[in-house]
Amino acid sequence: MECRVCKNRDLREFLSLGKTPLANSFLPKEQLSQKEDSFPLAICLCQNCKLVQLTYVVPAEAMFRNYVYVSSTSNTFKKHFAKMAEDISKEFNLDESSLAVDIGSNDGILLKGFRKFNVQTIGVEPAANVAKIAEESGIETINSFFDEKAANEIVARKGNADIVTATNVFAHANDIDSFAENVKCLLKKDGIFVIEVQYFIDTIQKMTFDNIYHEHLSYFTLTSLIYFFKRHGMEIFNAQRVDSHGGSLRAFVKKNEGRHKTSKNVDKILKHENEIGINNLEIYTEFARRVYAAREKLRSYVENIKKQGMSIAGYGAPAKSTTLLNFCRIGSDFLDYIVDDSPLKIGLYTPGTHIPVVGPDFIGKKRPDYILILAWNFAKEILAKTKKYSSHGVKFIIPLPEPRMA
Ligand code: JHZ
Ligand code: ZN
Repeated sequence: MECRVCKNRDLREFLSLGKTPLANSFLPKEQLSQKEDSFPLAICLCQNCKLVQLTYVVPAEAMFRNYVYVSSTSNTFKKHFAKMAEDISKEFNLDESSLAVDIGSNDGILLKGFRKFNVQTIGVEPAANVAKIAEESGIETINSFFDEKAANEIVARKGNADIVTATNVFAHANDIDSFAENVKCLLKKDGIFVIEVQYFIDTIQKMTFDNIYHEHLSYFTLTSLIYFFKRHGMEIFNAQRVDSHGGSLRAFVKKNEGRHKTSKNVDKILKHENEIGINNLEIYTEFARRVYAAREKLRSYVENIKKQGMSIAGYGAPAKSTTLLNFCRIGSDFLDYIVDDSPLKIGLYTPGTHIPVVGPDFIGKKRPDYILILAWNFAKEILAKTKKYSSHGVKFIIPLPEPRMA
C-alpha cells in the first residue's frame, strides 16, 4: 500500500477499530437474518507527508450509489451552508455571471445558498436518490461521481467555474490526483477550489474517533493538504477552522497562476500543527490509547445505567454511530431504539448492531429513562427539539470525549 498523497510506502498503522459494517448500510427488517459484510477499520500515518489514511479501501460504488444521508435534515447544517455560500459570494464578488460547482452536492444544500446571490450553479452527486431530491427542488445536478467525463460535461453545459466546492467529500475520494486535475480543468484561470474536510487535529483533541469509518479514506491536516496541492500545481491561500462535524478545516485553493493573496492564517495553522507535534508518531499512538480508554468508559457508563434497571434510547443515527456502537459493542441489549428525523433512515436497522431506527414520535410512545445523543455534533438542536421530554425527566447523555449528562 502506498500513501494517497505522496506515494511513500512507509506507513505506520496506529489505531484499529476492528471490523465494522459500512457506516450507512442501514438494513431493512428482511435482511436482518442474512450475513452482513464487515471490513477492517484501521488508520495509518504516512511518515513522509503526515497524511492519516485508512489501511483498507472499500470500492466507492458499494458506498455512494444509494445514500441514506440527506444534508438538509439538520437546521444547523442548513444555516452553516447558507452562511458559507454567503461568505464566499461576498468575498469573491460572485454575481449572475459567475458559476459555482459543488461536488458531492447531496440535496443541493450549499448550491441553494449560492442561488440567493444569483450565482449560476450545478451539482455533481453520485447517489441517484439524493440527486433526484436536488433536481426536484430546482438544483441542476449531474448524477455521477466527479470524474473527467462529469467535469467535461459541466464545461460543455455551463463553461468554466469561478468556484468549485467540495464539502465532506474530498476525504471520501480514493483517486484524489484525478480529482484535483479534474478540478483544475473545470476552474477558470483565477478560479477557486474550496474544500471542507474533517480536521484530524480536532479528531485527536476532541476524541471524535467515531468519524473514522470506511467512507472517510483520508484524515487531513493542513500540512498534508499543502503537500498534496503542491504536487498538482495548486496552492492553499487561506485556511479556516470551522466547527462542523466536531471540527473541520476549510481550505481555499488556487492554481499557481491565480492572483489571490496568501492569508496569514495558513502559516498560523501550520505552526500550530507543528507545535502540537504532528511530525511525531507519539501523538498518534497516544490518541489510540485514549480511544481504547474512551470505549471502556462509555461501556461502563451504559452498563451501569442498565444495571439499575433503566432504559436507554439513542438520538440520531449518523454514519459515525456505526463506528461508535460497533467498536464499543453497544447493541440492542443496551439501546431499545434510535430516533432519527430522516425519513430515509426511519424503519431501518443500524448496521452491525441491528437497533431499530424510529421516527421522533416514538419517544412519546415508549419513553426511555436516558437518551444517548449519537449525533452529538447537533446536541444543541436535538436538546431544543426534545425539551418536553427532558422536562418530564428523560436524561440526555453526550458520549464523547467521555460520557456526560447534557
Ligand atoms: P451527521 C455524514 O456523516 C455523512 P454523519 C458523510 N459520510 C460525511 O462524510 C459526514 O457527514 C461528514 C440526524 N438528526 O450530519 C440526521 C436528526 O434525526 O452528524 C442524521 O441521520 N435530528 C457524508 O451521518 C444524523 O442525525 C436532528 O435534529 O455522521 C446526523 O448525521 C438532527 C440535527 C440530526 O453526519
Ligand atoms: Zn504521504
